[in-house]
Amino acid sequence: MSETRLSAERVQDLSEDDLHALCEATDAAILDGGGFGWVNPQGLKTLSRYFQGVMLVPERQLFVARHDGVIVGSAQLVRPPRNNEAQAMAASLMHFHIAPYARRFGLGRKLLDEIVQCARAMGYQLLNLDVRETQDRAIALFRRAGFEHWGTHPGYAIVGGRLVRGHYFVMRLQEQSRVVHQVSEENSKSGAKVVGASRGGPSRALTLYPAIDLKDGACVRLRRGEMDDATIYSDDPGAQARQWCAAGFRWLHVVDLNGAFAGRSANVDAVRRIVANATTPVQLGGGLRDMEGIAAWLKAGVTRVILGSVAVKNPELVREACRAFPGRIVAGIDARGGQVATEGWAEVSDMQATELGLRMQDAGVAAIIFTEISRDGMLEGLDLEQTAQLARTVSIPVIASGGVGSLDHLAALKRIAQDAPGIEGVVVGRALYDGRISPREALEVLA
Ligand code: AMZ
Repeated sequence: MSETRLSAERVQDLSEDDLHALCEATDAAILDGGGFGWVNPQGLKTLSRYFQGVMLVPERQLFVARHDGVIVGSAQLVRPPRNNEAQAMAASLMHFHIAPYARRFGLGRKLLDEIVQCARAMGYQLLNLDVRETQDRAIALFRRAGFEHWGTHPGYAIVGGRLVRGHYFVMRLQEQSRVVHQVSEENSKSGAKVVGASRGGPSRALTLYPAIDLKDGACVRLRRGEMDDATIYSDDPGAQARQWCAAGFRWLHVVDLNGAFAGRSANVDAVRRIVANATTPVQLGGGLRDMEGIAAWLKAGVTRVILGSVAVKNPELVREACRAFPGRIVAGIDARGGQVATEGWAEVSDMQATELGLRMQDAGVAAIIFTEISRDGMLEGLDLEQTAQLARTVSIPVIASGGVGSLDHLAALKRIAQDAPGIEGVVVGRALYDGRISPREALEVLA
């Protein structure tokens, strides 16, 4: 028996054949009475126009399931309106279906896993979906995959003149969810649970991103971003990567400094050695100014790329990269007194950090790394006020950077993160290299 090829992926372009197969699978699912939520089959013309429209809407990402390369099902990951933080944390899964003729291969699970992974990478905390009660196979699949049922709509849809109920499901996506359960005293008496934000509740772990900044192939730290004020810490970036991974950190933050000044990757070998030696994901910034460079590094094993100068100068490229690599593009916003700097921080624009933050969120970046340049490498503490202000303005995670010199500085960030839950982590450089902060203690303070 020949082996069937089963796959699921996010699509951004549909060939004519793809579009045709997608419409066919959709109509078959509608006829079968489920998945798509539409009652009558629509035909090729209407559905083609519909899916072509979907591809143009940045809030919607289309995922397809293929059987021997042919599309046999699809679903959409929908970004919510960002009116408030709670909404911004939850994405929705819609129009999930596999055509009846392709249902016995486990493709539904494959498609679902792909979407869950993408939603997780994009930083969402929750994935919501609703489904008609008649969709028992889908309901069983959602339950098996870890979705929890939390509510029922008594008159969700009318199918064949009959009122059917709808079920609401949710999946928590992050290990260290920013949502915590709090049982207030009054409610605990009645047995009811109140789900609230972390304010006043148990604190949330922050991620520590140890920095490896590369200049002329070596690991260095600068002061305030000045290239001629560099301290060299190691000439073996691979060994440095191993050291930080062994210390228990869960990410590496890598900056190609020559690249940031030159506008193209410069420390290519050093970055490759870091990627080869790291047992954690790596995020890389510095000199990434076009799709080719971004795609090449993501293919070469970098998990996320950081875009700084192009965030200001070519936001369209950021948008395009976010569509091509959801969850894998991060904006680096580096500011001097609130105003954003570019080109290795040699140029200052008249753009405000919060303004750029909102634009980058709209472009679809997974997170923002915010650096106050005047503090970077100075060991005198982070700019907590600006960081918190940015984290309260946007609804995507914000990583603080620039100025950590002691455990107290980390503890202060942890405290402020209670009231600005968007703060997700912190980049630490010089203080780790100088031994002012031990990795173990730093991780304890942030845990
Ligand atoms: O220290 C510097 N002079 C410096 C630095 N650390 N200049 C740029 N960067 C980092 C940014 C960001 O991570 O913090 O390089 C990245 C941005 O590079 P680019 O090439 O996209 O502007």
